[in-house]
Amino acid sequence: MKTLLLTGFEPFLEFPINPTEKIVKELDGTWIGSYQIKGLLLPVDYREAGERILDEIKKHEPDAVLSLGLAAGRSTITPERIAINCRDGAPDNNGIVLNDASIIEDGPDGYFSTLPIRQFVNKLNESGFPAKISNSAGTYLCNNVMYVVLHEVKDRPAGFVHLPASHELVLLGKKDMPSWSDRDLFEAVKVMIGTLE
Ligand code: PCA
Repeated sequence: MKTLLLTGFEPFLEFPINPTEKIVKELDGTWIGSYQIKGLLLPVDYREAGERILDEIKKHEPDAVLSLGLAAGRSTITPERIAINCRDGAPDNNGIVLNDASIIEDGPDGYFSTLPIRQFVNKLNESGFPAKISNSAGTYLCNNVMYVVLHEVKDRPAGFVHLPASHELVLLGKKDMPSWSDRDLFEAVKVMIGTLE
C-alpha cells in the first residue's frame, strides 16, 4: 500500500472560497491507482503552513506529496517547475507581510519539483484538461510550502500544482477571471495522481 499526502489551502485575501480545500476533503481516504490519499488542509500562514506539512510528512511518511493551491486568474492547470527561496507579497491570513525574505536562511536559491510534471501536463491534455508547466509558483504561501517540502524530502516525489478558480468562487467573489467547474478540477487532480507509479 502506498500513500500520497494531498494538501490544499484555506481561503485567503479576497477569495472567499479556495477550490483546493474541497478537493482535499473529498479525496481524503480514497484510493487513486496504487495510492491511498491522506488529505491535509493548510493555513495561509507563513509561520504555520510549512511546519504543519512537515509534521504530517514525519508522522505518516507518505510515498509522495502533492500540494495544491489556487492561482486565481490562470486559465489552465499549472504544475510548478520550481520553488524559490523568497517570501514577498500580500499579507497572510494573520496579517504578516514579508518582503524580500528568505524562507530558509542560507538555503539554496531554488528547488525543482520532483513530481513528473511533464507527464502530468501530457496526461491532462490527453484527457481534455488544458494544462501547462509554470515556471513560477510566486513568492507567497504556495511557493513557501513547495520550497520547505523540497528542502526536506529528497527521496520521494514531491511538488506543487496551481489550479484555476472555480465557477463558485468567481460567482461568489464577483471576480472577472477564468474558472473551471469543481468537477473538472477534481477529475484533473485525479488524472495527475493516476500517472504516479
Ligand atoms: N494560493 C496562494 C496561497 C494559497 C493558495 O491557494 C498562492 O498561490 O501562494
